Amino acid sequence: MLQESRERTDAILEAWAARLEREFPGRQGEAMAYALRSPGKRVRPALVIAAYRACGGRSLAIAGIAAAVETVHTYSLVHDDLPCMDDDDLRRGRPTTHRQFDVPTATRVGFLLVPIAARVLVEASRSLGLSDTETGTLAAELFTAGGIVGMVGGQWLDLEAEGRTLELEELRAVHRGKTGALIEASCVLGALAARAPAPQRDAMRVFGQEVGLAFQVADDVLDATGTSEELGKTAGKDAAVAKSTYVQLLGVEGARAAAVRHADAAVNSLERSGVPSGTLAALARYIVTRRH
Ligand code: GRG
Repeated sequence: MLQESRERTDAILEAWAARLEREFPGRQGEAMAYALRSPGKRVRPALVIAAYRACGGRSLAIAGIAAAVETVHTYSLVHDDLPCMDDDDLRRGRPTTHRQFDVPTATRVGFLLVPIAARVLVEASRSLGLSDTETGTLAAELFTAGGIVGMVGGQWLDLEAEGRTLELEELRAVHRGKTGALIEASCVLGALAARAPAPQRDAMRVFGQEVGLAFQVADDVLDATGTSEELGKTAGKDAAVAKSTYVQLLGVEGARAAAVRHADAAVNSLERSGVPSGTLAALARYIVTRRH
């Protein structure tokens, strides 16, 4: 499933990368294309596509919605790696965008990709045959998740928390925003694109919320236990900057157990509402057992 959705999403991201190189000739277009072509795991696209199919969707054009989510994720990573944030040199096994180009170029890439994500979404929504109203609902879901009540807000809280130890509930709020919101939106977008009825959409939202927490807790564990080579990014950064994480609060085994509890709660939400859970359950399991 991961491989199939990766290939379908990558084909769309590649088409957009080539288009942006034509639209923005020179260094800026090259840098945007560099970011879009960077080889991530494509977990969020896999969730969009699996949620869509679980809700009865059949069109291959769903990969365009997956590509829109991945574009949001990509620009967040470009900014997250900047010297004024995490200050990292390595991402997905390659130099970060500001190391490959320079800080002003990478800063512009982050902002320029925001409206590109909207364009990717609108084109995909039209290919799926969704109405303008439905497209608006999808856009509101994605960009609310990417904004102050979601990803940007979570990143903000995370930056503000530097240098102090958070309580578990405060840490959960950071995780919910920074990482969870976009993962939740991935699942809800799949359901919306399939025109799922409200009870299925609600179950998918709970699935996404739980899997989003599971994902970030597993990320905390990997940061503490993996190598930079395995992760394709600098390992051990959380401890190096004394960041509050699940591992710091619960230990490695406690954090692993918390990730599994969230993944189980995610799958239970689907089973309770009768949404076919096979592929999504496999993705939830992958999220808490992955090695990078
Ligand atoms: C540019 C408007 C604008 C906002 C950016 C910097 C920022 C706001 C948000 C950062 C959010 C962030 C980096 C959250 C961490 C998410 C996370 C766990 C990333 C790793 O995801 P994986 O493992 O990575 O899916 P790959 O590389 O596989 O895609």
